[in-house]
Amino acid sequence: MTAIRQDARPPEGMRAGWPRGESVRHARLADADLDLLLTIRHFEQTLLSLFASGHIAGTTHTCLGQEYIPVAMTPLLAPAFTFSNHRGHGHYLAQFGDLAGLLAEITGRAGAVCGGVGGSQHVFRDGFCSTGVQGEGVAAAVGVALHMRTTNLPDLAVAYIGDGTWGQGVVYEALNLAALWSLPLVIVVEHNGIAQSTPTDRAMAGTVAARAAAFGVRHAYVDSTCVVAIRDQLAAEVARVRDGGGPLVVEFRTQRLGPHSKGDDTRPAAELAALTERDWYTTYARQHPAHFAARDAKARATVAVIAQEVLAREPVRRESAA
Ligand SMILES: Cc1ncc(C[n+]2csc(CCOP(=O)(O)OP(=O)(O)O)c2C)c(N)n1
Ligand SMILES: [Mg+2]
Repeated sequence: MTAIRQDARPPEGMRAGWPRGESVRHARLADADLDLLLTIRHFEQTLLSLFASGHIAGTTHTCLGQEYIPVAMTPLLAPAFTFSNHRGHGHYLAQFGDLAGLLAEITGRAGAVCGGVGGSQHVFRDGFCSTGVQGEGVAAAVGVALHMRTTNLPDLAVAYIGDGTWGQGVVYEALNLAALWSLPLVIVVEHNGIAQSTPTDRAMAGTVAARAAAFGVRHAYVDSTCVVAIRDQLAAEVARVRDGGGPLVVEFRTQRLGPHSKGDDTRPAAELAALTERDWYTTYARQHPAHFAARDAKARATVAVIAQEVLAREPVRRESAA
């Protein structure tokens, strides 16, 4: 049985708030995993360009720098009902691979996965629901996990939240009930060290680990950006949740490479350069140059073709209320 960490400090050698980055040794990835990582990367970069050129209205939050988390976790967690958040494109694409449907949703074009009503932050599809309301998904995931347990479904309920979302009281109500009822719930924390423009250490007392421990909930730290290493580390932990072992909090020490939404990054250039050095994209390209180069070019081209095709579509038509 894995011990619950009562200790508030990160494990030896881990710098709070950052993934290991440049010291990570990446295993050579399966083509499908690398393609998915790269496709999400180019999808998100394309969104920022489309905003800059006025093709997208409203707002959007990209998962640049964090793509490896849903790519590593989605196969491990399946079958699952996933509750995603405001930074949810990677979560969606890792589950469905549906670039065109999501881009059409965000740009309000025909073929949009939710008819263009949900946009970037509110996407609903079989086994997947995202919300821009911080913490809401965790509460809903507890209800779904209760349903799974009482109907003997093998599925997990999964909620992705950020570090800043630990400021929402509903997270603690959810942890309490999930622990009390020993529910099949995995909370994946994408701890990128920042919430909008507020560094986590200016807003959070104590640690995520200690907060989980207060409810007797298991907690795992992940500081690798290698998809293979992450799955190896977490496979048994996730299997235990599925086997009735109660909820699990998985805390990724990750980094947000892009702005909070678009163009609102106040971090100094030197800090952003350091993030790029630690980025999985940079480190994988250095360690597996041949594998990376060919597939990166292919992913970039695929996203460009889909973007062109989706933007040429008719706008979504909404029925008038009258
Ligand atoms: C209930 C609620 N309060 C405030 C906001 C505005 N808001 C959107 S994202 C965000 C910061 C979230 O930070 P974090 O949980 O660390 O996620 P990250 O953006 O870093 O992925 C805030 C305050 C919101 N969406 N919902
Ligand atoms: Mg954050």
